[in-house]
Amino acid sequence: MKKIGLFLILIFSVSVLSAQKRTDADMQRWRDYGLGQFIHWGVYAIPGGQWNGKSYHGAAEWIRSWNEMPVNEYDSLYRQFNPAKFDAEKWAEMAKNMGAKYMIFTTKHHDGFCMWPSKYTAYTIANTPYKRDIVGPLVEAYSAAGIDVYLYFSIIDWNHKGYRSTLKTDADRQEYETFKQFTRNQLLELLDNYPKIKGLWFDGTWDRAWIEQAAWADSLGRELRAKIPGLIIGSRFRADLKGFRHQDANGQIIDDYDQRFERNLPSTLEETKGFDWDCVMTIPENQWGYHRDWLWTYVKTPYELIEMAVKANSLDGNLVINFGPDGNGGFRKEETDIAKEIGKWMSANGEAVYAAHHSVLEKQDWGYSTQKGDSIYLVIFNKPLNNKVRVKVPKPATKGMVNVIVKAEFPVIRKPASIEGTGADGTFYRDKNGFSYYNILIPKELQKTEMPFVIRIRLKEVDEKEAYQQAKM
Ligand code: FHN
Repeated sequence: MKKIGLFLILIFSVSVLSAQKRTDADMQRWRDYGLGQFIHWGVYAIPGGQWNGKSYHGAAEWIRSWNEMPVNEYDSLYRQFNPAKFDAEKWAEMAKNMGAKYMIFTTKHHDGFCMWPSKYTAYTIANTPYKRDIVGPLVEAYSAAGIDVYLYFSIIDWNHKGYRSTLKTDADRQEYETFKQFTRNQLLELLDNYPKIKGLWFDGTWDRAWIEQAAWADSLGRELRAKIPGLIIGSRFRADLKGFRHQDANGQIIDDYDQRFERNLPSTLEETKGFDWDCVMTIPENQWGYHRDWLWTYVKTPYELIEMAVKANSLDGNLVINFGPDGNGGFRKEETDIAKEIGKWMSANGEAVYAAHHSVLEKQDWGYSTQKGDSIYLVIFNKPLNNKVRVKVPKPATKGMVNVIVKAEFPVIRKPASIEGTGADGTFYRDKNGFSYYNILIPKELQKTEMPFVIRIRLKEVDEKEAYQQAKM
């Protein structure tokens, strides 16, 4: 067979191609994570979505803003915060076993409570019965486990007296200046205290008051980046000078990657505009912090979360699954079970996820495909009733050539795949538009499986005439 070489067609649209991306090693590492863990933990874990016997079905970490929860009672909760079960190494081990390559931890949520002993406010872990830093041990334990750490930081801070959501008067503006200095101090403090972190994950930046600080936030961003070279910051930190968020007035992503996809995955590569992106996903519907009661909410299954992770990577993004430890520092059983199941699947099939990105195949009914070098991974979520996975391969870039599958195997069960009607490499069926189709037979071992499985294929371009002759053999 005349080898024309590996085919590589980039089917990016013009708009996708125009995205400007960081090309350094830190960003490449971020791109290859595939799967992450988010942790929402703070004093809101004590009420766990309930107050005075009443269950609140809004997000548990927002309970302070619930009418029935008196603000002064919420603001005193820290006096009880003493998470005896907190064990940073155990948390890191659980994340590692799930297959997470990065972790995002809430240093401060909208309530303003700091999980590190900040010297700029008394509302911190240092003044709880627990007294000790939480952030430091997490950074150390996760980094030691090979998991990169990112710090979540909410710009909204209901505890700081200078915080405003809008600035209506001169007095507001004056007060807000104190809040800006406080915010800057805390961010620099976090980077000084925890230089091992790889990035910052901002939230609560939709307020008009913050959007108006675009120029100041831009210079703060530069200051932060100068402290930790390679620092990664998503599109939720600052607006541009015209007030645009995520994408600036020129249509470019603000900072390093797109943070628009919260609890919602894009459907196509075009929707991502070619930007780097992550999707942060809750296990129940919209609960990030610990909620005592999950009976009223839909709880996603490991299968669904795995599907989201594969889909995210097939569209060049990362999936980050959120966990909400309780007030003692333990995880609910549903979460540990889910993490275990996902980990089991990832340890066998992770090759199709880690550092695997959008493939040259179009989206097909059996599931999603990813690609790493010349390997294309077909991740089968919808097993055909006839146990034949029909794979459509694209037309090659070169005229007079045809794409053929030269290798197809089931990596987990270590079996080569049989392709219907062939026996010889390069046999194909083509439609009138020149696309080739293959039927890959699902072996007995996988016909009854209830979890997704992976087929690894390699394509080559061959001379069209040659390929026809092979088909006659
Ligand atoms: O209001 C928060 C919410 O509590 C949670 O922290 C999520 C995580 O991305 N962010 C905000 C909503 O966008």
